[in-house]
Amino acid sequence: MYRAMKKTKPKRRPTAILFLFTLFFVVMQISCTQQIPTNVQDMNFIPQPVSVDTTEGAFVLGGKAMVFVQEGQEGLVKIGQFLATKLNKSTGFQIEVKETSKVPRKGNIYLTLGNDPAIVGDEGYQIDVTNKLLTLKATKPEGLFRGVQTIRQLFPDNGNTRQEAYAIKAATINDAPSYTYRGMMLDVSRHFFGVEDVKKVIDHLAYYKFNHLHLHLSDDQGWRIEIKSWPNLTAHGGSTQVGGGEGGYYTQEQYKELVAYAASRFITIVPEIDMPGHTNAALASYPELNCDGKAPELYTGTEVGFSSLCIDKEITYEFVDDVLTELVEITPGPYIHIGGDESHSTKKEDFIYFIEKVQDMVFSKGKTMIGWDEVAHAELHPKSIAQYWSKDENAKLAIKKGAKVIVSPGKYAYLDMKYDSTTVLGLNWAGYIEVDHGYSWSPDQLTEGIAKENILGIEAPLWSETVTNMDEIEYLVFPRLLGYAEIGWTPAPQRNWEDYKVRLGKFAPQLKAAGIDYYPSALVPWVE
Ligand code: IFG
Repeated sequence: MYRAMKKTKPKRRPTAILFLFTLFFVVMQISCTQQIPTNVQDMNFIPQPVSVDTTEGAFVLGGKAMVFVQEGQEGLVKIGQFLATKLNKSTGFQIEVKETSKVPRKGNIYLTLGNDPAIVGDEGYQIDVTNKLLTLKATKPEGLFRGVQTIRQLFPDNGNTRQEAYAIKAATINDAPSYTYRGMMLDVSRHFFGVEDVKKVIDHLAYYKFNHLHLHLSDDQGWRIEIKSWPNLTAHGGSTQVGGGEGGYYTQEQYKELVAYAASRFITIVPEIDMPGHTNAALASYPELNCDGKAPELYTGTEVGFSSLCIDKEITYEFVDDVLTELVEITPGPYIHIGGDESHSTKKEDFIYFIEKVQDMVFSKGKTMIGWDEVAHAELHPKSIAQYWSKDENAKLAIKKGAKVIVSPGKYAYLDMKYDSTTVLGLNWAGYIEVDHGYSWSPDQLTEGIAKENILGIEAPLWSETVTNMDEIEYLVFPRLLGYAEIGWTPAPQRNWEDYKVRLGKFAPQLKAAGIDYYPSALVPWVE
């Protein structure tokens, strides 16, 4: 029977609703899956973390991502902002930072503190990468900051074309350093480098998880730190450098600016006043510091071992005490480095007397003394630290006296050593240091008698007799610095040159994008 057609609302049939829902679901799925680009990029780290376990899935960093930090925690917003700034440079996004009291929603980065037993020490951290979130967890802000460098290496600034989104494999990364002291030394005396150059060095160190920068502030050729009670040290002693250029120095305000800049990257400045040798700049500035009362000329050559403070004069110790008092005042870090190397013009018994007096001054001012390994010939305070650079018997003597050592063996870790006989910059008294040679050693395998428990850490010194600007610094420092970063951070059993050189080669795009004029060693498979 034909039913009169009447104007009635058509009944929505269940199948239609089901169809619409299914269609919506499928569209959603496609759009979500489309969001994950096929190019899930590989992970490539230096220093290599202790453990990286990848799992199914991928985290996608899109343009709307944010960095959320656990609320109410001192310093976390700054760390989050540091990360966001670096990621924005890598990706072209405008990632912002926000405090949160709860776990953020999908697609964001989350920094949080927590007492997770799996996280080892103040610098340890854990990164969990899932389809939903990239979570960085640490016990201390310093650990978060080290983990931030790992996140930066997940999204490196290769200078490549920007992507809609960046996908990385889901993974759990658990990490902590092998050595507590991981440093570089910059000699700002032979040639002076201004505040901006030093900040650039600090930025490089931060990316590779270093935590100390040792500034060699005085030597024969230049006194580089303002001492208000002895103004001629910089006025005269800071007025030149190797080769006769105009030299320079840091005012105490500039030094404090460097200390603060380093601290914001969880890097401690270690100031060195080298004595009793390597003191021509001071002796040239004050005749009364010389045994014969005569001030020598300023020195612009590169010889060593010809100068000495006058051990017998009382004014020498007034001078040293005044210098240390002012330096301690502007140095929040625990260490004062008093040098002690190559005092060839100081009688041995005078040298020992001097070092023991200055050591007492340093500790009486609440700081810990570091000295080059020659200081081992003096009686050492149990907390003193010897920096092993040339004679392992000195390092062993220091250990026997209860001191710890920082290892900086010239033949492996001196950044001013030439790469090979064709290298124009640098010296070669400790031999050539090609990239593989600079990587293939371990601080606790150098010699019998220097074991891991005796070692505070590693430091790579860059002496600047032949280095005059940032380009030249970077040519000698890169790529060897990355190897020292890994030696200081990654457990030795996990390190080998064959694996490392491949990871190093993959850093070429970001080194180039950063404008770093690195030495393109033929031993490394550099990625174009
Ligand atoms: N040894 C001197 C430095 C510098 C260096 C150059 C130390 C501790 C050679 N002392 O290394 O002043 O001249 O490679």
